[in-house]
Amino acid sequence: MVISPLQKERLKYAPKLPGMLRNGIAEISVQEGAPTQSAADQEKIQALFPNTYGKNEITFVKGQNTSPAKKQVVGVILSGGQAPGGHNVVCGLYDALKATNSENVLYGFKGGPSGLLEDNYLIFDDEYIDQFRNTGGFDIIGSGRTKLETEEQFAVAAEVAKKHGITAIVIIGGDDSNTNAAVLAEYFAAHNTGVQVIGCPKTIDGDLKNDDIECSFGFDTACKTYSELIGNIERDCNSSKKYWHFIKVMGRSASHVALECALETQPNVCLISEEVAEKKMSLSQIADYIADAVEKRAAKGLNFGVVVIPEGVVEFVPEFSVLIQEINELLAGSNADAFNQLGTWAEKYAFIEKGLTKESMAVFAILPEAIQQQLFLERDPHGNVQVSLIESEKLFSAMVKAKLDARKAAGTYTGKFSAQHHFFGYEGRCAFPSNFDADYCYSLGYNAFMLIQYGYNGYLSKVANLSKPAEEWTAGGMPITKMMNMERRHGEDKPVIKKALVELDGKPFQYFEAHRETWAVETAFTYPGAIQYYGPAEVCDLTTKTLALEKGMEF
Ligand code: FBP
Repeated sequence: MVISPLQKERLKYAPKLPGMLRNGIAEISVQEGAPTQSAADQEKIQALFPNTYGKNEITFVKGQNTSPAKKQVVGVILSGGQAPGGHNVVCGLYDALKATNSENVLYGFKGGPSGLLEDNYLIFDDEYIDQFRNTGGFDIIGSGRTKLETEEQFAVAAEVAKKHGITAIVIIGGDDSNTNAAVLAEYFAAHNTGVQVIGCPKTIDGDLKNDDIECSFGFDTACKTYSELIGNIERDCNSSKKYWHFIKVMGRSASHVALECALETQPNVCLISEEVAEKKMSLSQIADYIADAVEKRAAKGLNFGVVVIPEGVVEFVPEFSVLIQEINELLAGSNADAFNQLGTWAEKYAFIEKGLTKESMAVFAILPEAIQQQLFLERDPHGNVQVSLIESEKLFSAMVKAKLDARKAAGTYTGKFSAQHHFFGYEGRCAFPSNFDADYCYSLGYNAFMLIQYGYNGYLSKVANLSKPAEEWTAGGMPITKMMNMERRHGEDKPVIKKALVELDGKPFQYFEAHRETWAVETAFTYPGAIQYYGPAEVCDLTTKTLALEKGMEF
């Protein structure tokens, strides 16, 4: 197999562990902290997790390892979307497991949680795992989006674990996967299976974070990759001075990725979905807001700029959410067939006009025709509109153009407006992990094994103090139930880890808010360039600006 020179070098990179995990397995001791309570709804969560609720927070410290000598057979699963560093979680887990006892075994269940249910696995050895060190992607065992959530699935998982003598399962996933890890841990405890479950916080979206988890892995690398691309576009834009670039960035729901990219690159406009929802902005108001920046820059002779748009923004526009709900209802059941049989778009349009309320029809009517058609043609297997496929970068540029045309007709705007469109998502999810993600992920995996070795169940691997050099990081575990509250999901009250949206009173957003008016009008672009893996620590070991601001650091 031919591998690139960078990959060859990265295979040799030795990820940095937190200081207290550096002295070898024999010197990792555990310090129990205080018992924990769930984030909210304590009584309900306790009743649902009688065996795993309220456990102590724990921290590893330098000292004599007192964990019981027991052969460990561990299974690992990658769950959900790819995030840079996933391979290193597995490598860290494997290295700690083998360093503890060379007889220990690591199973990798293939293709996500379904690999566990289908008993589809591989057994790691040095030769196999060494090809994946410090590389991006999840191809080491693959990932999938099957949810482990029903009693039947848990029973199958218990059987598969019994068959192989598995003592613990590590689930590497986002908020949903770790919620399910907690439920599985409770099931295993309630059924006296002796199998432990440990979670690791993954997602480029950055929305699995709370008082204990400072950030999910992959966010750092993905944002740096997008920021490099946005910076490159900004420089092109500032060179040719002829385009407005509308750039959508991934992040299914929360706007952490867009916000971090804005802090990194200082574009003229960046929408933040959480603010759109808070201010109940309409599509027309958003278009006006962008058009205002275009007009102000045009007045200074600057007919170019960059607009960053978070992937999920349209779902946060109240009138648009109502429109989507109405469309889903309009095409429910046999109505979909009646609609599909209509021959022309004009006939379909008439059908839509008859089915939507006046208010939603008014919203629908202002959308560009390509977007209108997308809403009706691209449906998921349940017949629902696939909001994530809506090309919001094109939607907003078309709406801004319409606004500017109207302003031109009214004689208030005389500039030129020509748009380019981009969507950065998959470009960042499998990049070579930054040094930060390589180190963080390896530490999460290594630490996950120490939690297993000390007998913990239903814990999330926790590595903290991340804005400091790795030497000063801390490592330990937090009961997953501590992060839970009750939420309404699909018509039922469910215990879930709270998804972290951008906080409008948080420091990252406030910094952005304090600067965005200047960025809108001036050309204040910054060019972060490519992720650096070798060189001075000030360049190579940087964390995100979001984390730096949250920790009160200057940049
Ligand atoms: P996870 O939450 O599973 O980590 O995935 C996040 C994500 O990358 C989103 O940013 C994006 O909207 C989605 O996955 C895309 O999913 P898919 O890979 O199924 O297209």
